[in-house]
Amino acid sequence: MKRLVSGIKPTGEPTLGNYIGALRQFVNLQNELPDTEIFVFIADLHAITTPQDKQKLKKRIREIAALYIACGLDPERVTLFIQSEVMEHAVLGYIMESTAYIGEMERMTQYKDKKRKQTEGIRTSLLTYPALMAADILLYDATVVPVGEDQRQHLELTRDLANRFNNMYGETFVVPEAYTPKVGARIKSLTEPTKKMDKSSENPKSYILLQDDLNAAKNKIRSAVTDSDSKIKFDEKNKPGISNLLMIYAALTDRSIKDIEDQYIGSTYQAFKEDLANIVYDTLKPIQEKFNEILKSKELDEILDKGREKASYIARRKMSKVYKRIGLGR
Ligand code: ATP
Ligand code: LTN
Repeated sequence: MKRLVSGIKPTGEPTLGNYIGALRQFVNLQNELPDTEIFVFIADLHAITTPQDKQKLKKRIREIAALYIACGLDPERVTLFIQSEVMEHAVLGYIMESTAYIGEMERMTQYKDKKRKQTEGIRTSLLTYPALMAADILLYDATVVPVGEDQRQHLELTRDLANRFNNMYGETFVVPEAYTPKVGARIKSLTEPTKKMDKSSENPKSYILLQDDLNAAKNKIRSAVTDSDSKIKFDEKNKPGISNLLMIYAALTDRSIKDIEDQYIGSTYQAFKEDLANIVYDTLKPIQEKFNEILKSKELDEILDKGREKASYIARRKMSKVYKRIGLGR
């Protein structure tokens, strides 16, 4: 049985980057891979690698759950659960820490970036985080893991850990493949298009939140930074701004960049941006409507309860195999 596993952290409000790099992929793959079982979770244990406000964290966990469904995941088809409600994640996370080397953890780009931004109180789990991420994936024998470009390195480490464990203790884990979208694996900031679009940026004009007011979202596209030349041409090195917008356009319409370039030959940035603003509007509107509906419904708790039961069952069986392999317990 093939399995897809992925998660999103309930830190900050999800952006259009999260949608294109991750959420939209989950939905596309759900439809394209009918024989693959799908497990998606809210990575709340990962959220506490940096300080979180208790009330906000609680609220965001529910919101991410609602958002998964609002974006089109079918609760009948998908096992949707909260990471911390399945204890085995933390236990296998520890075992992965006991499989990984400190040097491997210290080499992770995300760790180095986040450490740089924080001056004091850097938590140990910020360093060991990729071991927990490996556990999230290996616990379910995932074959495919859809993620944005920034997570590829963690996926490589997960593969190394799976192989190392298998070599040490005998075949136990499936070695997963990362899946990054062809277009949109790294959506850039609208104001500084060489940097990643990031919800933790200080400038709200740099990102579009899935929950943004729809007209504000349109204005952010209209005011996105572009170069002074006026050709609508994909060239990430010399024209990062327009290239980023082309990428967003292509990802949201499932069209090729070439096809879009051809459509806008001889057109202006202004006309192109106006069309893209409308595409963003049309993408966000139904998501926001469905999100508000689901968040209020009782259905959400039922889905999360069912998800926890199914995930726990698989996770428990896997852990008993892992214990046996290592020689833990009686
Ligand atoms: P943080 O800034 O708190 O680390 P994050 O957005 O990187 O947050 P998640 O919310 O867990 O972390 O990300 C969920 C998914 O969205 C991941 O697969 C990640 O690779 C993807 N993603 C995040 N930002 C972008 C982006 N700008 N473009 C494409 N994909 C992205
Ligand atoms: N590390 C990811 C979130 C994440 C994840 C996972 C993604 C945690 N566990 C397992 C895929 C599979 C991030 O920071 N975006």
